Parts: sequence; structure tokens; C-alpha cells
Amino acid sequence: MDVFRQAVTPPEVLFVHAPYPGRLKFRAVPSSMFAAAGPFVVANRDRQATYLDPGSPTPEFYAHLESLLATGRVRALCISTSTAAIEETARIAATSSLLAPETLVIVGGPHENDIDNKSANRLPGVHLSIGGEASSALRNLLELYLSDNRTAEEFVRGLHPRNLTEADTCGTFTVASSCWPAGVEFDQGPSRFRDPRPLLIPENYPRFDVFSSPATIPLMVSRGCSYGRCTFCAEANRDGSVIRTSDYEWIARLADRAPEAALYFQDSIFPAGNDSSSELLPLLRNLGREWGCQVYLPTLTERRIAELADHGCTYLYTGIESGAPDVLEGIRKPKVQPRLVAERTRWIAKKGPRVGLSLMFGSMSTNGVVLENERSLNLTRDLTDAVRDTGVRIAGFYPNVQTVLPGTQLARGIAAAGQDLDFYTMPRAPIFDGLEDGGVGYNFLTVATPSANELSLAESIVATAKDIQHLGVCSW
Ligand code: B12
Repeated sequence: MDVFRQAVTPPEVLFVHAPYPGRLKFRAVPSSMFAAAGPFVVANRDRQATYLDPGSPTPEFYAHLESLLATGRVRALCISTSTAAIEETARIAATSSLLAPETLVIVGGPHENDIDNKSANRLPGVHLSIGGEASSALRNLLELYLSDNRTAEEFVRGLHPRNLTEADTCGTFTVASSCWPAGVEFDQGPSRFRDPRPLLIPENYPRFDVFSSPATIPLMVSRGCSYGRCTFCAEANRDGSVIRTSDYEWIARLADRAPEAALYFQDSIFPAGNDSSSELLPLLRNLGREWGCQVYLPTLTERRIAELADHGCTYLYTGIESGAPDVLEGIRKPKVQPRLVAERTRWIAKKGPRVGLSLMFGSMSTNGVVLENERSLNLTRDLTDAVRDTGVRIAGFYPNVQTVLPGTQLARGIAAAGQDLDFYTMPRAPIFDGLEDGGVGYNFLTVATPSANELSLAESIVATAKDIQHLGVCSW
């Protein structure tokens, strides 16, 4: 595990985690970018590669970026972006082509994974974009480019898809080039880099205030989502689920790097199963740290809760979304019924871990019809009261507004219903700025011109969210 350092002086290869243009509630470690950069950075220790993770698109960030690019010393700029940050990505790429036209600009990350219309074909100044299991392709592209004397423009014009298969790439990924009409898909066999252990770690870990520890190490032991049916999430469409079955020893080494840190497993659903019980949990208990993970309530039995708590788990995070059965049905999470949520939180209450509960307001059916109404809002309020009545220790309720993301059933359904969503312009609904996943992107107010009813529903959502949130939000 190498330390990945933040950029102070201009590096040869600069990684940037594109900033979120709303009020970002969680900062953490930009783990997508760390995963993408790992193979290149570790195999090229003699080359200078550093990163920027500004969090928000502040003037200071852009001034720093400009000062690095203007030196002409940055040969490649690699941007990791979510869909929410896509306009900032466009700005970063445009800044680079203005100040450093010879710099190669590559884009990747969650947006590129899920979008059909690839970034290199849409954003001026982006030479290449890579989606999917991108890290080996990124390493090879960077190595090819850095060992070449041509400018970025010449390199990209001379690049042919077959150059990528000649190199030592692995995994399933897409590459799009500003010089090719569309993205090309590659399946280079099993990826060596699907192993969730990190190759790179940050200089410092942030604090996550659901834990009393001064720092928290975010990590994953699986890829993909084992439930994978929610209409609003694209994770099911990715790699499926891979679990390290026999080797968790790296977690102890990772924990040694930050002796006071808690551990937070940010897997979509923390994996259960024999190797988790016989290997991972004992290892975590032996570490003696606070730790937490994300769970899916319908599969969380009383025995499993006891097992997690007995092995030192102090925090469980889960999405309970709504108290209305028709909303739960419409987003394809029908099992997360209020009765089940109350039962499971009662079980958790008996064992002691704290819970973080995510709510999703303003849900739409897959053809874009708004399912939320005053009645469903009241049911959600009742649900949160029922949870409180169980006596479970609540770290926070996290209210979100449902945001349409590329690659989801929701996005496909809305497109099939005739609504054109362009995931390169992010509409704003400032009324939702205070929510977790809030004012940026397509939601029921921004997919089409909202009706008077929808505007008043938005106000009721904000009022309900404020009521529920009274316990305060914890943050990284
Ligand atoms: C940890 C996490 C965070 C962290 C770190 C962000 C990050 N992406 O690194 C924090 C807390 C900051 C965060 C914030 C947000 N997040 Co988040 N987050 C995650 C989470 C749980 C894990 C990410 C991860 O490490 N995955 C594992 C790695 C290995 O996979 P990967 O991310 O796909 O990365 C691979 C490729 O994308 C590629 N790649 C990544 N970067 C780059 C860069 C280049 C140049 C290249 C070529 C390739 C490349 O290589 C990697 C290895 O193959 C994912 C869900 C998930 N399970 O993935 C959501 C997820 C990425 N987040 C999501 C969202 C919506 C957000 C927020 C908008 C929420 C909000 N409103 O605040 C913000 C956006 C912040 C921002 N600046 O844009 C969505 C993104 C969907 C989308 N299409 O954009 C996801 C997918 C959750 C979901 N299913 O909805 N998040």
C-alpha cells in the first residue's frame, strides 16, 4: 500500500476528483479515484503522480488548478467524476485545454461507468474517457503516452483501439476517444484489480462522527450490490458481487497504518456468508476498533445482528426510504416495509449498535410519475416515529430526494416515456439544497416543468425532512 499524496507542486500526472456543486454532506476519501490510480501509481513510483480533492468547486481550487496547469509541467490530467459533478468536469477540461493544450485529459468514474453517451464524445477538451474496470487500461494508456514524445493531440489521433489490446490490459471496460465516433468496449478477461484491497492510501483519514475515533478508514470487501433491484441505482448493472473469501489479512495491515482509526465498510451491502463469519468478523473483533457497515434490512436476521455486535460493530447504515408501501413497491424495494423496519431496529436496539437511516423523498415510478404525496409523507413521518419508539440509538436520519442517475431502470423508464434527460447538464432545485442528495440533478421538480402541486409537495418534503432530521446530521 503506497501513500497517494495531494498535489502541492505540479506533478507529471495529476488526478482530480471533480467537486460536487451543491452542499456536500460527506467528504471521506475519493475511493473511486484511488482505485483507478492504484495500478499506475504503484508501477510507476519514479514518476510524480498526485491528486486534488477539493470537495466543493471553490475559487481557491480553480486558482490552484490553474497555477499547476499553467506551468506546462502536467503531462496528463485524470478526472474522476460522478454525474452530479459533470459540469465541473467540463470546466476542469476546458481550463486544461486553455492553459495547457499539450496536456492529455482523461475522464472516468461513476458517471462514465453508467452513461451510454461517453464523456470524450461530449465534453470539449477531454481526449479519452474510460468506463468500467478502468484501472489497468488507464495505467497502460498513461505508460504508452508518457513514453512517447508526441503531444496529447498527436497521441490521441494516432491511437487505435487495437493499441489497447496489445498492451497488458485486463477486465471489462470501455474507451472513448475524441477522435473516434463512439466508445469501444473491451473484455480482456478477469481483472486483477477487482480485488477490493486498496493499493493506495491517503496521508490522513478523515473523522466520521458516528464513531468516537479521531479518524475513520473507509474500505470495501466486495464489489457490486447483492440486492441490485432498486430502480434508482445502477449498481446492479455492474460487476455483480465479488467477495474475498479466504484472505482478509490486508485489513489488519491497513488498520495498522492508522492505529486510532475506526473502520467503515462502504460496500453497498456488507457481505454475509461463511468466510465473513469465520474469518472477517474474528479479525475485526481482534482489532478491537469501532467499526460499521451498510446493511439490507430484509436479510438482517436477529442472529446476524448479534454476530455483528459481538464482533465489535458499533454502527449500521441502511436505506429505509419511505413508510408508504406503494412507494416502496414503485422503487422496487417492497420488502423494506415499516413493520419489518420496526422489527429489525428493535433487534438492533437490543444489541446496541447505532443506526444511520437514509430516507428517499419525491420518488417516481419508472415512467416518471410522482409516487410521493402528502399521505406517503405522513406515513414516512410515522415510520420514523416507530423507529424512535424502538429505543434504537439513532446516529441520524438522512433525507434525500430521489435523483435520476444514468444507467438505472428509472432513467431508462423516463426516457421510454418520452422525456429526454441529458446527463451533461445538471439542473438545480435549490429548495432541496439542505437534503443529503439534494439540489443537483434530475428529480421530480427538474425532469419536466413542475406543476403547482409538485411545487407544494416539494415544500412539504422539506418541512418533513427538517422535522425528522432534528437529531442532526453526522458528517465525515
Ligand atoms: C465512497 C463513495 C463516495 C465518497 C467518495 C466518492 C468517490 N466516488 O470516490 C463520497 C462520500 C465523497 C461520495 C460522494 C458522493 N457520491 Co458517492 N459513492 C461512494 C461509493 C459508496 C463507493 C465508491 C467506490 O470506491 N467504489 C469502488 C470503485 C472500485 O469503483 P468505482 O467507483 O466505479 O471506480 C472505478 C471506475 O469508476 C474507474 N474510475 C474512477 N475514477 C476514475 C478516474 C479516471 C481518470 C478513470 C479513467 C477511471 C476512473 O476506476 C475505478 C476502478 O475500476 C459509491 C457506490 C459504490 N458501491 O461504488 C457511491 C457513488 C459513487 N456515489 C454516488 C453519488 C450520487 C454521490 C454524491 C453525488 C452524493 C451527494 N449528493 O453528496 C456525491 C458526489 C461527490 C462528488 N464530488 O462528485 C453514486 C454516483 C452515481 C453517478 N452516476 O454519479 C454512487 C455510484 C452511488 C449510487 N449507486 O448511487 N461518494
